Amino acid sequence: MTHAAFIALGSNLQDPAAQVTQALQHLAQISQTRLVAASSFYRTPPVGYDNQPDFINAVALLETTLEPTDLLAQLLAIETAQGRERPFPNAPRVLDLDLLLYDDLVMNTPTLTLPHPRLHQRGFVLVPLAEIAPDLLIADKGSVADLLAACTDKNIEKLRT
Ligand code: PH2
Ligand code: MG
Ligand code: MG
Repeated sequence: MTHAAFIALGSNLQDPAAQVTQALQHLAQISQTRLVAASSFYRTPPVGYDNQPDFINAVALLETTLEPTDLLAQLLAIETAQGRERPFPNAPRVLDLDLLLYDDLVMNTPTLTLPHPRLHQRGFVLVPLAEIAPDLLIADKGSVADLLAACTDKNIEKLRT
């Protein structure tokens, strides 16, 4: 049984576009998993902790037979391999890989909440997600396109590819 998993990629340290490019290559190498689609890259102002560089953000769609917690472990391993450190919440980072959605699964454990709890309000996620899956429905929230229309985040700039 294969599952659809959407992943948010973000970086604002050490050549962010190169970090996101390398992360996509790493995602494609996860066992039992195929990289199906990737959005464009977007330059986005920091949300939550202002005093840090702009981010490069993107979203990828994976097809996988891994269970959600095993996929999450693979994402954390890629972050670590690319040099992720965690000095404080929302700190600047070399690479953040967040599991946004796993089919239409709703779950809430100390280590994993699905859908991602802030996905529906974040322009830096909704803009790239809408590029590859505008009609996708988020449990209890509505379609990605409608969520994006309601989102007020500004200055999200699509990079030329
Ligand atoms: N990630 C955060 C907090 N703020 N802001 C932008 N623009 N992009 C991010 O990826 C991001 C953020 C927490 O993971
Ligand atoms: Mg994050
Ligand atoms: Mg994260």
